[in-house]
Amino acid sequence: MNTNFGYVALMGEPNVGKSTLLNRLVGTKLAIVTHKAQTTRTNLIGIQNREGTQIAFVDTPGIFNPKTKLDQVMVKSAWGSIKYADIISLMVQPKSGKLEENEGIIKRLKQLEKDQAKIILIVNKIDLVNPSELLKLVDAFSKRMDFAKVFLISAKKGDGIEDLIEWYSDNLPKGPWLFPPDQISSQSVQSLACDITREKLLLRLHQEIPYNLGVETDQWKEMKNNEVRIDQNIVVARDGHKAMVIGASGSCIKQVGIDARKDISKLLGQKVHLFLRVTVRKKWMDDEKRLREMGFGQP
Ligand SMILES: Nc1nc2c(ncn2[C@@H]2O[C@H](COP(=O)(O)OP(=O)(O)OP(=O)(O)O)[C@@H](O)[C@H]2O)c(=O)[nH]1
Ligand SMILES: [Mg+2]
Repeated sequence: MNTNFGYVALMGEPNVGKSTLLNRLVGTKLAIVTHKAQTTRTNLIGIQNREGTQIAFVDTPGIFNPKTKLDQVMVKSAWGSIKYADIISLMVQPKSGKLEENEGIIKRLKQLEKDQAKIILIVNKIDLVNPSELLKLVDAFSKRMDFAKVFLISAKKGDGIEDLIEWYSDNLPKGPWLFPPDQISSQSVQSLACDITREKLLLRLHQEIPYNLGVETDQWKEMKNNEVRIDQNIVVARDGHKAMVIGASGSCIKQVGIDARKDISKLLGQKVHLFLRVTVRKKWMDDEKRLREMGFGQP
């Protein structure tokens, strides 16, 4: 057999650049990216095929101390990826990426069986700091854990990415590809489209609202002429938040709709008619039944 296949998990604290790296590795914008922490809520697989190797990259939610049931589901989802990952990439960032903050993650990774997965360290955002700071950081982490390899990259600028992909390819098991060659993600287009709308909302809204926002599909209807009508429901936890999402004379939701439609249309390669509404569901982030209905795993 001349093919290789494996899962590569991208893990770490919120905001270190996991989703930016996934998009860079796959070469398409699959995962949503914002400057806010806790942007990614579920694991998202992006698939890359190169010569004989197929790599299934798993972008995961950032690991943090959960408060709500939704937080718990997110963190559980991230940890779920280590069960099947052939390579685990612990991602850190120089500015806030202190060893102490990653201590919990490292402790858990150290409990894995030696041959369960290769674990590497990826220091991202190297464009933001000078090399001496990087060396100190790598030194501190390397003393704490025996990483199979350390990479210094900038997911945003593209530095170090080729070397990283080459190492992944060289270190995956031999075996048949699990996904058809034309598949680029495990996620449904419906769920990717909901994420796109959430990204546009996160980029526009401030304060605590982002953590209380959910987006779900009401209706997805293929029309004539390769066009699609999509109705989405934006879920918020408070009446005041509904007003903010709508904005003065509907200005916010209108712009979100325009921005989201463009990206969804690009993703699908189809003309999209997008309709958004807003619903208040008090404390939905702590409602297990609701979370399940909205597509989140069992808390
Ligand atoms: N300067 C710089 N910024 C980066 C780099 N990679 C990511 N970012 C920025 O860091 C922020 C967070 O990026 P994400 O990719 O959403 O981070 P994440 O780890 O997926 O975050 P969560 O989903 O919240 O866990 C965004 O504003 C990115 O543009 C990088 O290499 N350099
Ligand atoms: Mg993310």
